[in-house]
Amino acid sequence: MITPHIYIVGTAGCGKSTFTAGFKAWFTNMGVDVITVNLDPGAESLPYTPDVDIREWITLADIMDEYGLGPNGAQIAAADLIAVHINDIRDTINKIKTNAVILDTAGQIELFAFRKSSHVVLNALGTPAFIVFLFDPLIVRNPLGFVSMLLLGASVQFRFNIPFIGVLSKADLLEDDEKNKILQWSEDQDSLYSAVEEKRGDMYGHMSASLFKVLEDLGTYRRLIPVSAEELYGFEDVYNAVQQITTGGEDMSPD
Ligand SMILES: Nc1nc2c(ncn2[C@@H]2O[C@H](COP(=O)(O)OP(=O)(O)OP(=O)(O)O)[C@@H](O)[C@H]2O)c(=O)[nH]1
Ligand SMILES: [Mg+2]
Repeated sequence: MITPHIYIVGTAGCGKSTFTAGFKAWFTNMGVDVITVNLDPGAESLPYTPDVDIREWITLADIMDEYGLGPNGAQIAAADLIAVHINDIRDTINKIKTNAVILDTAGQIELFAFRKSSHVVLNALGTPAFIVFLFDPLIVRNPLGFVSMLLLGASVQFRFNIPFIGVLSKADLLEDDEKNKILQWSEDQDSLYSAVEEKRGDMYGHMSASLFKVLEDLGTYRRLIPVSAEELYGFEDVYNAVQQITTGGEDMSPD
């Protein structure tokens, strides 16, 4: 049986845990049995009850105490310790028969994006693996923020080379015209370029042009999927994107 592993990734506070809760609720509503895994050792409270929880092995508070570290140093140590415990975590996940595994990652995206431990995790937990990358609306409503986020997304893609699904998170916070503008930027390079030039003038024209060329070559321009975990819409489109890649379109049948 194919069991997709769907990693929910994004900048601090972009809505990963709430998305995880909403996605699980959507699957349950569709009669599809999926499990959630919390990979954030620093999570204090979660809007869902994880089926597997990294905090059973490691918590940020314990690491800070034990090693006398501050929160940032402890996050790095925690990321490395997750890699140490990954076989136990994998065995615990594999004991549960399920159609898909949704994994909520830690807020500090640089840990996931840049450190070797995340590779160890992805390799150990198996395939097919997907990254659902959440774009925070409060950052990407500004064209410069949008480009920065595309670059961050591109470096995550570059690092892992697994299917990447871009989501406009908390879409309910945006007015329709603002949301449509962001969606247009996500698939139409010229409209994004014009918006950036308008903000920055042509002082950095050459840099912008080179950057946009790189993003185009990387295939970064793909329409984001708007999702609201608050109003519960958009999950079907995310599911369809996963489905399309996993099975070429066939339904993940419930057990
Ligand atoms: N309006 C609205 N608010 C949301 C949505 N999703 C999340 N939020 C709010 O955004 C805040 C952060 O959400 P979290 O799900 O904790 O975000 P996170 O990415 O898991 O945060 P960290 O793990 O701390 O990085 C919370 O106050 C949520 O209630 C959404 O779809 N709509
Ligand atoms: Mg979270």
